[in-house]
Amino acid sequence: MVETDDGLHRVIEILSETDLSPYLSRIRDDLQVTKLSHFEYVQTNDLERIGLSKPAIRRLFAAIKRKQRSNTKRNSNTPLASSPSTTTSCLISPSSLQLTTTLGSGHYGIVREGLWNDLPVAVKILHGCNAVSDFVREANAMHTVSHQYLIRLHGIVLSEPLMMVTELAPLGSLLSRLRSEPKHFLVYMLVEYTRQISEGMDYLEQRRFVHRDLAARNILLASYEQIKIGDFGLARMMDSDCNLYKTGTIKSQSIPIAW
Ligand code: ACK
Repeated sequence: MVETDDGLHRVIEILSETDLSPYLSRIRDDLQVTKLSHFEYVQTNDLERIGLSKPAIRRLFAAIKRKQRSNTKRNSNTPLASSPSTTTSCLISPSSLQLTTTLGSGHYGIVREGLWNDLPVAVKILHGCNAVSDFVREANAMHTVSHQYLIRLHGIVLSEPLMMVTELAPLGSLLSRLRSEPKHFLVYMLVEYTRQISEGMDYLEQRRFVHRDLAARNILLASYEQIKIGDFGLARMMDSDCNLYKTGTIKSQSIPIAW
């Protein structure tokens, strides 16, 4: 189980940020690095041995330092630091996962239904390397939150392609259901969904998250009585000290919002 904010997902994130994702398996398997803190014991020649050039190594170490500094700052500043018990996601072994039907496709790959040790799950499968950082950002956002009206992240699978295993909402998205069975949804049900969505968003706001992509296609139905907010691909954490949040579209720029 990944109980702290320094799991393998941080290593994946840093490799993606420094364009070194192809070295993930060698860093993990040959050097046995499964946490950022493990890099403290890694020497330049270890990285050279697995094929990294000197500039790539410098880039990697600089990014690790930056990340460790910002983690320390964030851990001492944000409400998340005081609630580590909310981090419940874990690394999932590919052999414990059985994939079945395809549910549809999202912005970085397809979503399939599956079983994880007999538990029904939805599995987002990343195709290509382009969206690795979005994928990791989504997993990071999801693994720090836990609420009855939010889709829960069970964990990630470090295979190629990368997979994200989440709670399955058996009825799919609200948008698809509204289109396929419009008569099934009475006004009182829609009002109740609105209440649940507000509760979920209120929870996110308390944890200083901005979802940024709330839409009927991202509201999933666990049942006709219960919604789950999903698709945290665009979610961003607000700065701890002011009303700014970081945007992923323009790197390292903060956009002010009236909160
Ligand atoms: O509209 P849908 O039936 O609901 O088709 C889309 C598709 O995958 C691509 O996003 C469905 N989907 C996404 N996440 C989940 C989930 N956790 N449980 C069930 N269906 C999901 C979504």
